[in-house]
Amino acid sequence: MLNIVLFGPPGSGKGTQASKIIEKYNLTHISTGDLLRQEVADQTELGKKAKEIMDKGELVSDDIVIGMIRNKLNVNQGGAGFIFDGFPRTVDQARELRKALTDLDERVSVMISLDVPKEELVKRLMKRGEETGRSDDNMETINNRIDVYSRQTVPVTYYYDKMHKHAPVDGTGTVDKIFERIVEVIEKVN
Ligand code: B4P
Repeated sequence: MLNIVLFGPPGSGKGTQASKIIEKYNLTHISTGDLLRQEVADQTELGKKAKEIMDKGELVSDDIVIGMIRNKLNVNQGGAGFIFDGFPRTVDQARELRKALTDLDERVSVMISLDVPKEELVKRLMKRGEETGRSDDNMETINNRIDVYSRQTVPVTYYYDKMHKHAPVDGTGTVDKIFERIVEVIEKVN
């Protein structure tokens, strides 16, 4: 199986590129952001707790996120592989992902991180906020999300560096150009 971790700061294009990767490689998409937003839309107890945290730009607790991932892995076995979009976001989540995949006799093939400068991230997310009204795409929350990323999420890159699985990709330019760079990386491990 081809199991890809798609990594990067908020607004780096993870969701955008994930849909192109899925189309080409027929992978099962697991986006913790989408799963959490679905819980919010369904107004579940989990969704109510998550909304408060997401609107501040903080990370939802590891326990909740890991539980959601295990459920998704269990009901989607037997495909071409998985793309993890926006997960893992902490080193503990990365360790838990490793355990969950090992239980299925699987492993992460590559972790692709999208590099985008902060000014560009803010520009993209402010634009999305204006277009879609997404409640965490406002200046205050965007700045906090980027701070949280630097403090809590960047260490995940060192975890995959140690395993020689981290492939940084330039996340600036057109969506198609970035996708070409990603495909080049995937072809090397596929
Ligand atoms: P996510 O849903 O993962 O949101 P995100 O980081 O903003 O990335 P997203 O995929 O939506 O945006 P993209 O970069 O594609 O997380 C939201 C919140 O959920 C987190 O803050 C956290 O609270 C919680 N959460 C999620 N996962 C969690 C976890 N594992 N643990 C704990 N908490 C978790 O795109 C952004 C914009 O850029 C789009 O409008 C797009 O059209 C545009 N864009 C993309 N590529 C472009 C390009 N090349 N040029 C110009 N614009 C581009």
